[in-house]
Amino acid sequence: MEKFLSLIVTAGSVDTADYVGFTFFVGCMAMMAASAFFFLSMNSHDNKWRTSILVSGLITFIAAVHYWYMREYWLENQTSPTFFRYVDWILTVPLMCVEFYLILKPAGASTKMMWRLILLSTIMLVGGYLGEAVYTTGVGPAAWGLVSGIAYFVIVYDIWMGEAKKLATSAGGATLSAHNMLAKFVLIGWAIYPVGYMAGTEGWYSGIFGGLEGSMDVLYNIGDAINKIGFGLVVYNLAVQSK
Ligand SMILES: *C/C=C(C)/C=C/C=C(C)/C=C/C1=C(C)CCCC1(C)C
Repeated sequence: MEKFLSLIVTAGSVDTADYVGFTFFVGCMAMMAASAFFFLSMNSHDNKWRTSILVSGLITFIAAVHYWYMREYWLENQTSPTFFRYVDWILTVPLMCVEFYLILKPAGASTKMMWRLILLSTIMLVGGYLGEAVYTTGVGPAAWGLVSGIAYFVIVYDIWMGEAKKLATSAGGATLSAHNMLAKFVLIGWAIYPVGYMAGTEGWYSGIFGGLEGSMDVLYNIGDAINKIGFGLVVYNLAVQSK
């Protein structure tokens, strides 16, 4: 608690301010507020979109709880809360895959497509965890980052050119524009994470990010706020537009 107060008190002072801690704090609040928004809006949507909005709220709510712990962990240790981070992701990223399935379900999406995305995202995250927490020396981080990156590219392919895209195109209208928007989040918003990873681990890429070196947690926190809340808002917008 004391450290927490000193974080607030020193937030305005350049020498002592804990900027990384502050992004954990703001991230926590943003996730809580977004969860309240999605949950409270649920009943005002057409039945067919309620589950999608519920999942949007669950994604930000699970993140809010993890941010609570990560904020605490950072304040205590001033090191990355890698374990909490990956527990959060392994729960929320598959839920984002479920979200793709849910919005395409009225267009005839199969659960096979959903499980494929979930499997790929699991490979992506397990690879990242191994590189960040287990094989942290030598070629470890670069090799596991590559495994993770390949899984990420296949996800991007599936969403931009694979079955998901075909279904979205056949549905057209608001569903297609929501799908295209979510696809942009995956291509651009999710690309923040590998940059954060390279800024925070050792490898051939060390140094090429210059000023970003060491700012892994800030990048991950920005990525989470954009992707989890933004993703949810796209789905919210779809529910509002297509009654
Ligand atoms: C809410 C959390 C989200 C959307 C997390 C997404 C995480 C990624 C897209 C992570 C990707 C990674 C790579 C593509 C390579 C390096 C290791 C990772 C796990 C940071």
